[in-house]
Amino acid sequence: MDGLVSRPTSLSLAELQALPSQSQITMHTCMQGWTGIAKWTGVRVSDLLAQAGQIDPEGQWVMFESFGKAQHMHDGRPVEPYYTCLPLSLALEEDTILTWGRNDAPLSPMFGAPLRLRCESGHGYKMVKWVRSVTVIRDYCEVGDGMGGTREDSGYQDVDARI
Ligand SMILES: Nc1nc2c(c(=O)[nH]1)N[C@H]1C(S)=C(S)[C@@H](COP(=O)(O)O)O[C@H]1N2
Ligand SMILES: [Mo]
Repeated sequence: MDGLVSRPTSLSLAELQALPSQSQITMHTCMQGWTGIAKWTGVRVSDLLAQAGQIDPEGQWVMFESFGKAQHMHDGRPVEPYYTCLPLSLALEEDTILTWGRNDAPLSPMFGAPLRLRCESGHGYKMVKWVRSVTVIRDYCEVGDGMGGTREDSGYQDVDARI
């Protein structure tokens, strides 16, 4: 965790799993037209951010970056790491969690291990798999191509992914 926080912090998966956890059974909605229901277990992003001290009042967005690359860039550039940005208010919602468990089993690599974001009032493309970092930023227009995430930068999807 980094960015506009008073105490930038790295946590191992074991340290993260020692924090209070919660489970939620929710429907995933992909803009391509499919849905799926699963039980997700993990730590609230709000609890995680608390480990990084105080959030600067200027920090209004949270960027999640992946170890995984985008499948392709819309303009033919070499592929970059997949990322998304959430407004701070959405990142702090009680069902916005970084998960390590799915359906009462350890999260598998295909579904995003070691860590996968769930923000339940958003569409599938916001749920970054293989999360590497969480960064508090001023505004999404300062990162990537400035549209709020890998899929938004492509022009196909919107920064406000509320279902
Ligand atoms: N790192 C990364 N995360 C990602 C994506 C991706 O391409 N790369 N695709 C997103 C989209 S569009 C969807 S619908 C879901 C699919 O999640 P699933 O593979 O667990 O079904 O992952 C999201 N997270
Ligand atoms: Mo999707």
